[in-house]
Amino acid sequence: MPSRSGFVCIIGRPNAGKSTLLNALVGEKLAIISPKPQTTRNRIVGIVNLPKSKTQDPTQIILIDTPGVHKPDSSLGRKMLVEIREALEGCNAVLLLIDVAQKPDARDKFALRMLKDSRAEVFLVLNKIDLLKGKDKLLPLIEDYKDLHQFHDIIPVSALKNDGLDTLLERIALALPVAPPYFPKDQMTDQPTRFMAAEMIRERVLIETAEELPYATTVIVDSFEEELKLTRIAATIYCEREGQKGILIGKKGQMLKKIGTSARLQIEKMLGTRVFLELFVKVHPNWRQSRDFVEELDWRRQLEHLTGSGR
Ligand SMILES: Nc1nc2c(ncn2[C@@H]2O[C@H](COP(=O)(O)OP(=O)(O)OP(=O)(O)O)[C@@H](O)[C@H]2O)c(=O)[nH]1
Ligand SMILES: [Mg+2]
Repeated sequence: MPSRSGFVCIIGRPNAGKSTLLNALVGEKLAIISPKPQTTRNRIVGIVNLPKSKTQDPTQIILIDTPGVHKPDSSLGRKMLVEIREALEGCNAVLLLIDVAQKPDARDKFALRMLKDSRAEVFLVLNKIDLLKGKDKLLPLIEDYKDLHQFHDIIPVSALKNDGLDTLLERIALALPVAPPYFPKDQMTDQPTRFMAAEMIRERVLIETAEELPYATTVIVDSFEEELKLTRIAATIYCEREGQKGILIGKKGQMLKKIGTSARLQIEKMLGTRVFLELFVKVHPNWRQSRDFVEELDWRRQLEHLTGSGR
């Protein structure tokens, strides 16, 4: 039986809803989400398998969520841009995701310039249509975007309300080449659970803190021991200044406790075991500007060290 398969990259400005879309299409929480821009810092794979139907062959869509396109001003920002470039390499289709409440700007143009050597079909996906009063508002926006690129297709959706997503999947499937699936049917991502746990802790930090702190924090899982019914995790939240450490810990440790409890509940849900979570807070001055530290945060790199295949 012929089947289709291919890689589909989701790109767009920070906060457009890329990670919300990835999670909604896969039907699982693979990427963390927050109302703050620049939540996603690395590429995240999510795999969707569509069964054979009247109009389509069985299809495996390998989605890649990416960090928001922005002008970087730190090593972290530059690494995020590299993640987008790597995600775009060799992909079959690209979804340029936009928030319909926003007008096109330099970041969209930059995103489209990144695609100039790519042979991928580019879809314009108009997200957050649930916020629109009247679909007639879409037409002028579509005209503005049409001036920037010749899109393969234009599809309005609401990632949050699950609206238009079946149509989107069908159209993507038709744009993919005839190929066998790349991943086993039961695999949803390539991210190790250890890294997803670190992200879940970071998500709680993003949600519980304000101003500069969400951007100045990162999380590394120091140990991850799986027993039959219990997973023991120790993780460190890094920030850049003593004052930030004080906020993260909070009065009598209240803030850290709040972050730990809500992260633990999420991790338990993901792993299906009880979790014993120990959190530490450390200051690493200016870590966002440190190329070495930013590289260390890359889970693919961490995995090399863990399996002993690294340098
Ligand atoms: N109303 C509405 N809100 C949405 C929709 N999709 C996403 N959001 C919200 O938009 C905000 C940003 O969503 P994310 O999925 O984190 O956006 P992102 O593009 O991944 O952002 P970065 O990772 O920072 O680049 C969150 O508050 C989401 O709940 C939608 O269809 N409708
Ligand atoms: Mg994101």
